[in-house]
Amino acid sequence: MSLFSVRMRSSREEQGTPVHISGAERIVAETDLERVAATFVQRAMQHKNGTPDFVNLSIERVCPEEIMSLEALPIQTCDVEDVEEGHRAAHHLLCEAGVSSESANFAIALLKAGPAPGGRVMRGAVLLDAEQPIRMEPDPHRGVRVSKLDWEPSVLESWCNGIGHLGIARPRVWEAIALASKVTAQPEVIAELCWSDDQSYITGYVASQQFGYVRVTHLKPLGSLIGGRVFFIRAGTDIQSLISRLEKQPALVDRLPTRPY
Ligand code: WAQ
Ligand code: MG
Ligand code: MG
Ligand code: MG
Repeated sequence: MSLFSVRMRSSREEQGTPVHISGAERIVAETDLERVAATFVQRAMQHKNGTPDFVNLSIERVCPEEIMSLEALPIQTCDVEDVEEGHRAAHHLLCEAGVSSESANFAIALLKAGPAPGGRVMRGAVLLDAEQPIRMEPDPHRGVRVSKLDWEPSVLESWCNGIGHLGIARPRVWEAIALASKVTAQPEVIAELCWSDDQSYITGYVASQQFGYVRVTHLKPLGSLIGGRVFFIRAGTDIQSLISRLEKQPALVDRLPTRPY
């Protein structure tokens, strides 16, 4: 059976600059291509943050021998009352995972203000040195977009059945878990911080191999169009090699967490 990577990104031009609206990535069987491509076009055109004037859809064959096998990170939820408490919780989790207090604070302030120049959102993630708050991604307008990732369908089904009672078996959550599982599986990445740029979604997360995927229920105010991702990397990392794996190496979540949720 042939597998294909399907990617979508959409943007809108604002004052001469294309501003990212949404993106999505999957790995699917050839027989599912048309259906998934249609859902991606729909996702791009019906996004709550606005109607795009540019949509890029790409389809690329994936070589099965190159697929990296991933274990899904286990989930926990950290319930907080408000954004300030959420930021304190995220800071604490990041520091426990091995990120310096300075880098953790820098990342939180960056996602609050909008990580791209001019306080805009990025299509991809910021790469931040985990010791000193220095950005390492080559293009701070674009960031690094993790691509070629998905769940193995039967494993996703078991995962959904297993966590169904928590009410979070939804695409937004499982897509974020696949991404965080791929990102934190890289030996150079210590942790990830994320919150959505979707105005109606305020739950974000801190992910690490050590603590798994920890959802933090308030990381931004409702109505804000600003969000993003920061990957905290070890000092001395070969940036190009890391980026090439994040962008190009196909990866499938094909195992449930061995630790409890
Ligand atoms: N690679 C790198 N960065 C990405 C990617 C990717 N594939 N996809 C999104 N981003 C960055 C980009 O800067 C977006 O602006 C930002 O992340 C947010 O993306 O309840 O919905 O898709 O457990 O809006 C997490 C919590 C939800 C889910 C995250 O992010 C839960 C979310 P969004
Ligand atoms: Mg997304
Ligand atoms: Mg790692
Ligand atoms: Mg979004």
